Amino acid sequence: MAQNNIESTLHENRHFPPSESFCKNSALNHKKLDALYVKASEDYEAFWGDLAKQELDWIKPFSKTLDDSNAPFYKWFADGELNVSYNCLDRQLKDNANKTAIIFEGEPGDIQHITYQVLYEKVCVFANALKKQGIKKGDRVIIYMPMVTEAVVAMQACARIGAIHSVVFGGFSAEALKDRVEDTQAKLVITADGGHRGGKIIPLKNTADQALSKGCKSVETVIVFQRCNNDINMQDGRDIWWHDAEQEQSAECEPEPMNASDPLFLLYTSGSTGKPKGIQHSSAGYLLNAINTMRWVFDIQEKDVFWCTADVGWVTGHTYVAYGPLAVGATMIIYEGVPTVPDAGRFWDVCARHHVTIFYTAPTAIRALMKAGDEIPQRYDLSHLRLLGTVGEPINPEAWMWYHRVIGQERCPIVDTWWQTETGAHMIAPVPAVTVTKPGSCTRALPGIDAAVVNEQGEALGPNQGGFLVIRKPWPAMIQTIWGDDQRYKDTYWPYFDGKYYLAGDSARIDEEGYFWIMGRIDDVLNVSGHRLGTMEIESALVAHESVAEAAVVGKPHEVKGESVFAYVVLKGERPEGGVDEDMTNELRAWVAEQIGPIAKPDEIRYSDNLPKTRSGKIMRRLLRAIAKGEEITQDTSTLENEGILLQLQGKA
Ligand code: 6R9
Repeated sequence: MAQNNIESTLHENRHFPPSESFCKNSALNHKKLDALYVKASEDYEAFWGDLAKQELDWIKPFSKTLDDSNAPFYKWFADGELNVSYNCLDRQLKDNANKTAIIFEGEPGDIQHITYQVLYEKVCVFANALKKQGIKKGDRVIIYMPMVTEAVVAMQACARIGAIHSVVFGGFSAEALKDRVEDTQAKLVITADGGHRGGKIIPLKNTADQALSKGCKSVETVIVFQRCNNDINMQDGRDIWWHDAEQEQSAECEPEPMNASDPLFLLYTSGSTGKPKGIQHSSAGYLLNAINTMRWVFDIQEKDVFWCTADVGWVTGHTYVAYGPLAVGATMIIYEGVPTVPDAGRFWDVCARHHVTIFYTAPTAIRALMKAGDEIPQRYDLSHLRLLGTVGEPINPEAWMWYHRVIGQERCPIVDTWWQTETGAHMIAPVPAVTVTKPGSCTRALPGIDAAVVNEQGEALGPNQGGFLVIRKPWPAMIQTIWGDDQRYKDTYWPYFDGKYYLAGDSARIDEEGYFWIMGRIDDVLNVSGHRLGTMEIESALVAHESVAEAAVVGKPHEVKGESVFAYVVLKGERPEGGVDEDMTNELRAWVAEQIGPIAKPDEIRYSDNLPKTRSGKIMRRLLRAIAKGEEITQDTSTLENEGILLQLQGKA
């Protein structure tokens, strides 16, 4: 992926200034943006401190903006107190109680409009229900839900009472769910009987039962939301229906005063080694950057209908579904299902019917919908759209141009937003009324974000030199630590440059106009359909199968998914003839889906007698990547124990 992108983006020279129609109504302009940059560079702390006073409602004001006495464990607004749910809901009631907060559309077509008043009441009732089940400030709660309003209600209810939520994507397997329950030591799991996805019912409760049967001793209660009416088991003394848990609960629940740096949530993401890491986010700093990026990057305004298509199981669904839009009092869409049910027009149909003005999705979805042809979007009235966004992976210029031309009708700016689970909110992204965009570039760092591309010594590199993408100053929504593993936090994100720069794990270059171009990951992390997967994670899953002796996983460029999963496997028994064995491949694919989730299934598996290793025993991944792509092998392979294995790896023997 990275390689492909570098090639296509190196020659990308088109410039797209924002359209006049957009600029006329935008809240930010050149002058205001310049003033933000100037202030951020003149007095960094005052810049963030003033924003935090302006944008957040505090129970107790903070006296110090940034505490860096224990770097890299930075503390923002440290002695301040607030409640995130109050900032998302209560404060909207004064002027916006009857404004629609959420327009929900289920995959089968059921629609609900939920006002701020009603959402507030739902959150309060459910927060009281959680308390009744014994959940207190600091307790961990796992949320394993379909993409329905109640997923957001559950998150907000946790925030309201100070419980730390950890949402697990509904596509993850029992095994993955179990790992997260155990790592968080959660007391309570919130799930649903099922969710509608791709015309099927995803049996979430059954999967949760499987996960809990494997251990998970910490879990005392499971709350089950009824969505699909599919058959499930309810375990006496442990499981309770959502609607029963809510019985007799009041629609008022005093928000718990939280310290600015009390954790709001944990979200697990793949790293290059070991198990997924529980990324820990703060309350105040996280919410501040969610809010200011809603304004700067999405230009959010009173009348907008905002739609971020991400599932709440990913960080994008946290910041730009569960928190950001509510904290600025916006109206947003929540859509339950996939973009292709009943056909590839579903997204555009939703945009047209609900008058969506701001639409935010992933390049992989754009590429998939682009393949369905221009006629499909052309059937729908997309004239309400005024701004488009992308996130999750580099967007190839062809997909960018299609998005611009067919969906945005050359009127809507595109904001290509670079950020990560760890950064909490947008870091490098256009400000749509100001930035001249270039297809494939996420453009410039936002005010207050000190992004740079550096070499191993931490020196900033010249134009177009590829290097490490780093952030040289702390920012409010930054990761606080890895849950339960401070050392791993330090080792992963602050390993070089005297621990002073945050290492993003991406490589990038900055062009002569100061624009950032993301080139790919520097570690063994794959980006499949905008989702991060560790090669190690998939390899461990493979070798856990009784027939597998060894496995190596690499990414292979893929037209729609960005990268696909390519696995080399050494079996314990004989190598199958010609290196292919469809039955074994199907079995291993199903096995990986069970261990991690369907997104991690290898697209291709090739069997060999051995894996290519260096003298020190390291798998030569670069070689395996080249072979997966079908490239000529230019590397020195003389250290291979058995050169014959090259032919096997290439599928030629
Ligand atoms: C928000 C999110 C983070 C990784 C990141 C990078 C890639 C995200 C991107 C992008 C190029 C963009 N990435 N946005 N690459 N252009 N606009 O996706 O978080 O799941 O943690 O992934 O995704 O490689 O390091 P997360």
